[in-house]
Formats: sequence, structure tokens, C-alpha cells
Amino acid sequence: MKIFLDGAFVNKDDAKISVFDHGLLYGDGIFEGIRVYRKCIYRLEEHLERLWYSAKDILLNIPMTPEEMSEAICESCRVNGITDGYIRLLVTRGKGDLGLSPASCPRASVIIIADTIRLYPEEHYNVGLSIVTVPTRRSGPAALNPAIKSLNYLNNILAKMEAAQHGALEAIMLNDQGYVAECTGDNIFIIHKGKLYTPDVSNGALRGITRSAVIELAEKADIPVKECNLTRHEIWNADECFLTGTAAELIPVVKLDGRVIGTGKPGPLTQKLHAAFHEEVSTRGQML
Ligand code: PXG
Repeated sequence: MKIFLDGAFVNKDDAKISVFDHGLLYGDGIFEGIRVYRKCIYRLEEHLERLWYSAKDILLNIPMTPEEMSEAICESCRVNGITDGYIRLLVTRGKGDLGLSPASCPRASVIIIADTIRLYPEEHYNVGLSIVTVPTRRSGPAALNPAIKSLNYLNNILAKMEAAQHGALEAIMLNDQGYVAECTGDNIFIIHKGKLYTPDVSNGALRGITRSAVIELAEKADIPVKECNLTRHEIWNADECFLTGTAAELIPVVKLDGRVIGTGKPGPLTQKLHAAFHEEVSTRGQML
């Protein structure tokens, strides 16, 4: 496997960064997770736009243009023979001195890993996930803006571990006000009386690329969509519930906190939207 590291392709075992990289020392950096479906890099432009927004937010100068980044991503897939897979793109603050200030880091580091991805076990797409609400909260915009896809994922990691302690693969994270924000690595949707609802991004949800795709696909299918405040009450009483993410795609949720949602089986609108999503993935994006 070849890794793109600061402008060159190096073997996996030689792909090393400095222990003085502020991405490692302080989690100072940003990332994207991107899928490739049948040689099509799904919604690459949207991922790059989000990356550049995250960079602007943390005053990080990405040492490449979006066009150069797009080409480096395509080349990472080509050199590794990846036609279906997962791309992990990182931009770290780069090497500097000890101390929080990025002033000592002259150049950001760019790392591109093109690999394959393990989704949730297949059975969960057929029977649905049972998830739980965990105590760890999603950080609010007044602390670390959750719209920044940063290398600081500790609260999401804690939430993921709390889910595992309850035998669940995913967890709902609430925001400071107690509204549902999202899951640890996925956005959440419910269907109630034929309408689709998802937490507004102001509740601490990442503006997920899959989330945006599902909203678009639902609107195309004449399913009304509302981005709003949601509490666990709405989720427990929903007809259907599902999660969205680059790795997960759309995955049904049939239980929250031990309470059955809807019929306890993946619902028809979830299945319809997942099918519509599959139809678009290899046609929407950058061809290799
Ligand atoms: N919320 C959070 C907090 C995420 O990190 C999503 C929602 C879904 O967004 P997309 O754009 O993928 O539809 C994410 C997704 C990884 C990795 O290892 C990436 C994510 C989550 C966990 C792991 O690349 N991001």
C-alpha cells in the first residue's frame, strides 16, 4: 500500500510523521472520510469544501489547492488499485516546537490513505441496530464547534466506549440542552407519519455529506424533510429511525435505550432511501 505524504507516495511502512507534529501532540488538525464506489469518488467536491471550511475555522493553511488535492486523492486510488473503498484524508498542523501555539509549525502535513472499509456487520442492515443514549455530550459551538471535522474526537470516542459497555455499536449524543445532536460517527434521522426529521446542525450535528444526500433524495421522492430540535421522546415514538455516514451509508435503528422503535424492523422509507442512495453513489462525484 502506498500512502500520499506531503507530496510523495511512500510505502505504508515508511509513511511516518514527526513526534513533534501538532496533530499528534494536540490533536491540531482536520480530516475527511470519503468513499469510492465503482471508480467514482462520491461527492468529492462536497468533502473538499467541508475540509476547506474546517481549515478556515482553525486558521490552518492547506498547502495545496482543492484541484491538487482532488488529483492527489484520485492518484492515491489509482496507485493502490482501489476502485471501491475508503479514503482517509488528514491535514495536520505539521511539525513544530512543544507548546500549543501553531506559530512554530511552518507547514501543514497532508496525508492520504486509500484503503478498504469495514461497514457495520451486514446482518445489522437487515435486522437494524439497537443503540443507546450515553452520558458524554456533543461539544457545543461555544466550546469546540462540532462543524469542524477536527482530529479531536475524544468525546465521541468516550461515547463509543460507553455504547460498547451497554453492548451497543452506536450511541446517541445529546447536546448541552439535552436535544439529540447525532451519534458518535453518524447523523440520525427519524420518520414520523411520512415525514423525515433530523437534528438541525445548530444542535451539534456535523453537516454530514450522507446527511445532505439523504435530504436531497427525500425531497426528490416528495418526502417532506424538517431539520429541527429532537428529543429522545420523538425517537422513541418514531415510525422509523436510521443513521447516516460515509462508512455506514444508511443503517436502520430498531431500538433506543431498550425501547422498540416502530415495528422493531427496518422500515419501508429507510429501505427506499437506502436504495435511492445506492443508485446515485457511482454516478455522483469525481471519476478516477
Ligand atoms: N457525525 C460525525 C461526528 C462524524 O464524524 C458523520 C457524522 C457522518 O458524516 P458523513 O460526512 O460521513 O456523512 C461523521 C463521519 C473515519 C471516521 O475514521 C469518519 C467519521 C466518523 C468516524 C470515523 O474516517 N465521520
